[in-house]
Amino acid sequence: MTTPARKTPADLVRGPEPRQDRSARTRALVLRKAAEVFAERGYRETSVKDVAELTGMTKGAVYHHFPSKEALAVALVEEHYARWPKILEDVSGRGLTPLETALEVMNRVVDAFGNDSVTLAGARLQNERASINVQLPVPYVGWIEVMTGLFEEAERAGELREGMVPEHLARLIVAAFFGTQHVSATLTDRADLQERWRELRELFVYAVRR
Ligand code: LUB
Repeated sequence: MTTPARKTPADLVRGPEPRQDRSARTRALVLRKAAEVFAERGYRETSVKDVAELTGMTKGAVYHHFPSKEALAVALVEEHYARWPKILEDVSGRGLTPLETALEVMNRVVDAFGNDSVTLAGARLQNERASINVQLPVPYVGWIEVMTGLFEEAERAGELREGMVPEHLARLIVAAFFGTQHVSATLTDRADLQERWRELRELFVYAVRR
């Protein structure tokens, strides 16, 4: 348990933090710390005790928020997928064409693989899903759907070469991206991911853009 900081005048006016807020904040802290260990060590080599130690909480306090290691894994993978709609929303408001939007969304995903432990943990847990004894969300399908929508818009906007099938492009870009990040993770611990993604993007744009 963390010791409460000294109260400021503003705290005295506001009164104590509502119990639900504090609970949500603690849950978020546990998830963030769990993301760091799962990303670093993988599922098997991580224990709830490790997560508790990192957060400075008791194991019991962690179990209060996540009843098992499996529950932590599920919550993390869900949090990983909750990133994408936010990215899409953010990029959508920037006046880009649909094809540019799709590519910029992918740029942001690449950035997330560079600096966001929830993304790294989510991806790692999905890679290990066969040896995790709980039903994790089905990978890739959400992405393919998002990309299909954007490529359909790109087609309507006349940005795609004749004969391109939006759903096929979506499956291809997700599979190619996933393969690229996997190879990059294996060979360089993702140090060359930005560069490898630029190469893939260039080829993709060359192939599909009208
Ligand atoms: C995304 C991962 C890693 C695909 O959608 C998913 O399931 C994903 C892990 O399974 O990144 C990003 C195009």
